[in-house]
Amino acid sequence: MTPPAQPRDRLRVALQKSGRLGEPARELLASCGLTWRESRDKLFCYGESLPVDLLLVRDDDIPGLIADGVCDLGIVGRNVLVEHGLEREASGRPARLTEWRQLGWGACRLDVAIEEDDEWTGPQQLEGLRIATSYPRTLARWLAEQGVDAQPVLLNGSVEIAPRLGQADVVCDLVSTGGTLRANQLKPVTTILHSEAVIAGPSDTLDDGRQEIADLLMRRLDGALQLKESRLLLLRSDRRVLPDVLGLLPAGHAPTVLQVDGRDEVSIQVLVHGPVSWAKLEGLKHAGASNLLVLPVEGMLA
Ligand code: PRT
Ligand code: ZN
Repeated sequence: MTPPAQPRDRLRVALQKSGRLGEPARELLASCGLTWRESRDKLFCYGESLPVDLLLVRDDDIPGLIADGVCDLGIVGRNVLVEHGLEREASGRPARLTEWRQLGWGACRLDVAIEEDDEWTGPQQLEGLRIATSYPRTLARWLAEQGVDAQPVLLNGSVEIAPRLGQADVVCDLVSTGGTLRANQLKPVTTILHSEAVIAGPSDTLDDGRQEIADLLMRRLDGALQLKESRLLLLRSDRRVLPDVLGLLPAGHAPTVLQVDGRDEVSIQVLVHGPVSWAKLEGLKHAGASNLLVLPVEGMLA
């Protein structure tokens, strides 16, 4: 019998050790005010500013580490999380993992790709074919949804050369720019999964002090994610043109309008999500605004 898990009061987060997601994941956590002391082998980082430790591993191991309770959260591509979930389900031990947050970077698509010169008439065309992929379960689920009987061929690397080597007829692989497919005379024809980096965590709440730490981390993270895109727009406006100026403000929070001492003028401040273009500033100026300032936001706590 498995002994009951010891209550833990430190949160353990799994990150990719190297590869595409490792560095941005660490930067994101650092922007939440986390600092660490690295172990000598650089596989473990002890959280100093918060009780949040990092375990640095291969991305493929992250969902399993969370499902097995070794780690509490992880930053991983949705493609890896979905594939792992389907694999666990098929083996009768569902993982009960979910996406706590979508991070908006590490974006890619899991695409079916065929030879450049072939015509694409639809998924039925794949009937009876061998499809090379590192994501056999995700592919099999999609094929079943399409009612297509085809054979996923598992390859852990160099998927795109499989047709040339005679290992498969077509491929199903991750694509971001499409350059790798083009270099192999293949073209993407349909997307079976849109992926990005996500925070993966258990579907249930953590049943000890870790939940409180996780909540704190998520609040900081939400602030950090919003912050990246946020600007503070400051401007002045004559009261007579105020409705026009307000109508032109970019979408964001409700603006704060303050009376300027001794003048028939107001000072406006508004938090904007996304860049503020020159054209937008010029439009505001044309409507009668002045003293326009766009400032980066360094911290935010709603
Ligand atoms: O060593 P470890 O196992 O941890 O790393 P890994 O080699 O398995 O993963 P890594 O670092 O390559 O990718 C980590 C995650 O980044 C993936 O699981 C995806 O969620 C995400 N990601 C985003 C990508 C890509 N874009 C991507 N383009 N992962 C891989 N690719 C590969 C793709 O497989 C293909 O070979 O890049 C090539 C295609 O790129 P384009 O730009 O030519 O289309
Ligand atoms: Zn990997």
